[in-house]
Amino acid sequence: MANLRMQFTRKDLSNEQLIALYKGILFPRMIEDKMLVLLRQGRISKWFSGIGQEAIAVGATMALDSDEWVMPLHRNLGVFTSRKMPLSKLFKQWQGNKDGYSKGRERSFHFGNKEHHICGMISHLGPQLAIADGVALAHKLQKESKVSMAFTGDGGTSEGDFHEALNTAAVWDLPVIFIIENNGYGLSTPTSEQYRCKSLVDKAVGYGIEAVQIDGNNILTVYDTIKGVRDYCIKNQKPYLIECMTFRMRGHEEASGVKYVPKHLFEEWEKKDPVKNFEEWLKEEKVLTAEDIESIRAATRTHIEEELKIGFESAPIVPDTEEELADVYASRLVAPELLIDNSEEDQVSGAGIHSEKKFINAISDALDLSLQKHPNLVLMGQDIAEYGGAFKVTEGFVERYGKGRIRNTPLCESAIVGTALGLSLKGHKAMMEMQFADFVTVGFNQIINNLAKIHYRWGQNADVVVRMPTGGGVGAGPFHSQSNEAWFVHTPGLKVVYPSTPMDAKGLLIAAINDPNPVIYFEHKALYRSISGQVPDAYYEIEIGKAKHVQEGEDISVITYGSGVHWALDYAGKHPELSLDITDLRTLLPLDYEAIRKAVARTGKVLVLHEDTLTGGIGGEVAAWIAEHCFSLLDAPVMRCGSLDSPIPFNIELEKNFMAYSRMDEVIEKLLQY
Ligand SMILES: Cc1ncc(C[n+]2csc(CCOP(=O)(O)OP(=O)(O)O)c2C)c(N)n1
Repeated sequence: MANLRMQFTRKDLSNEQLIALYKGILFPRMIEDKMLVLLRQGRISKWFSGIGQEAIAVGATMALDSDEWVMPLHRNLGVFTSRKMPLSKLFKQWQGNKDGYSKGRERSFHFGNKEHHICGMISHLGPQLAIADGVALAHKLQKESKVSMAFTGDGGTSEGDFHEALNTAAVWDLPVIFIIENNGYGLSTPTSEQYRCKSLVDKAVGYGIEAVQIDGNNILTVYDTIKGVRDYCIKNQKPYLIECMTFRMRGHEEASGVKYVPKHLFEEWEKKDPVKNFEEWLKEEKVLTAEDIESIRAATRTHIEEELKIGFESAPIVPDTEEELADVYASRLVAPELLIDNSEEDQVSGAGIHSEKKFINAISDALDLSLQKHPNLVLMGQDIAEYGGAFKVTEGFVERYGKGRIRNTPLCESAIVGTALGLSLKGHKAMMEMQFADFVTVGFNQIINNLAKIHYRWGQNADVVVRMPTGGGVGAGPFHSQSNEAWFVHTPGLKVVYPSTPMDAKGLLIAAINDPNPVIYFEHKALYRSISGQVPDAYYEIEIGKAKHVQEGEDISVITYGSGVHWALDYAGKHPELSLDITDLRTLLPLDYEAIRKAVARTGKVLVLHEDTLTGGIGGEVAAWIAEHCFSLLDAPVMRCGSLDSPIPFNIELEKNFMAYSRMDEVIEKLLQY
């Protein structure tokens, strides 16, 4: 019907530009048509279709500079093709081949590529939005006239990540373009069951940002809007929300069907097909003739066939376990001159001038020196600037390093971890302070699924340290006292460090910041001001992954970390009749197995001690490893002493009873019986 035909306005676009846009939108459509054929033939296994929505991905991507980062979703083939990724390699990616973009480790569009400035989604809808915040923050700090651009579906706008990313971008005045592709459905859920505002742009009012709703099927509208919005974001240093109205012409994915969508919607939207309408208009405007179009289509078809031929040529994957494990982490060569080996008796000698420092001051010192060492290091956290942080670790930093690098954050842990990753894409280092380790639960997804997996998935490192004030003993109750290190030790891709002395706290934090991988750095709150020690004034590292032999003994080897080290020392002091050998793990991921083996060999009786609750704690892992690898060295079963398998209580007597320390007598007694 003619009255449903969309109106195109060319403004000052040349014929060449119009033709480029036409080729841009035609390509993903023709690829998809071909994919549907291959799917029917059983030559590919799965397909998420973007048919009907191509104007958004293509128009938006073509409106940006090619070095501006885009965070696309599962229907955005047009982003990838507009960035000129070769179809042959894309196809290998979709087929899970070794020579795709993720060595066969990721499916469909869940990958990124630095060269093309694309950071693909993880399956979870929403986390990619805050990564765009981080890239935009990097642009802002580097004073670059650039934007980042992130996509979400209408369904994704209900995720907390949507709110957090938009709010952070608004509060921090970040030049980010947020695009909602409102295609009417989130799988089978219609928008009427997704949100109550009239339209999704209404949400922008709540964030204090500008927004516009546009026809997402009109490529010229999309292209022109994004161009204008890009200028606005750069000039005003602000984010912008664009709601593109469109429709999903096929099922959520090909296997899921479209039974839940009323038929009339397909009929209506078919008339608004973004490719056909644009093609018709180009003919009417005499930009292209029917013959031109046929020859462009023919050339595209040939190109697709040629590329697919290469794509199908991939050799089958032969798993290489070594490579699989090696790619979990970005490699790093530690400068040996930076390392202090404090496992020696004379641990504080040979490292220049020393000062007596509290545990907390050693942490501040490490941050301070790292800020000087790395001009690209950004610190983020709640109340860390003028207020100096909940524990005053960053007191005075904002005066020294400015608001740009020492950043108070809104209450949005997920967005800040995502922002840290975005900074990393642009070559920054980021440190985020969790106000309490307990609150990491609301940033969990970003750590576990984005930070930890990104290097293995597509080779991008996450140069991020998350500081975690942890632990009990301070009467702070179930949500300000937890030991949650085991959650992270179970996540390949993270490194987990947990110092127990001021010297280690400083050296390990410097090492964590220098490490290009995501490091979860636990700092026990009860040690902050109760433990002091000699700390070198110099900038130095303690090697991540190296345990420390704290005390030689003959009766029992205590393998522990964090507060456990002080418990063990305290226990030894109170029981001179007992000779305890003490090993401080210092790093929980990766574990120092050689040090564990040596500890076992020294006494043959092992107690693994930690403040974390017993079941599923690190003790289980260490005990299992010893049983498997050191059986012949043992004179008794490995014993564990952990805290009660309950939440950590508030009342100080209850808390004492909860703590592993209250059961040390019992366990040691048992161990000595053997
Ligand atoms: C956190 C999370 N919950 C659920 C899903 C399962 N899921 C995948 S796509 C999808 C619908 C998404 O809808 P929308 O955001 O509107 O994007 P569209 O698929 O329509 O492009 C759902 C529920 C998921 N991937 N992630």
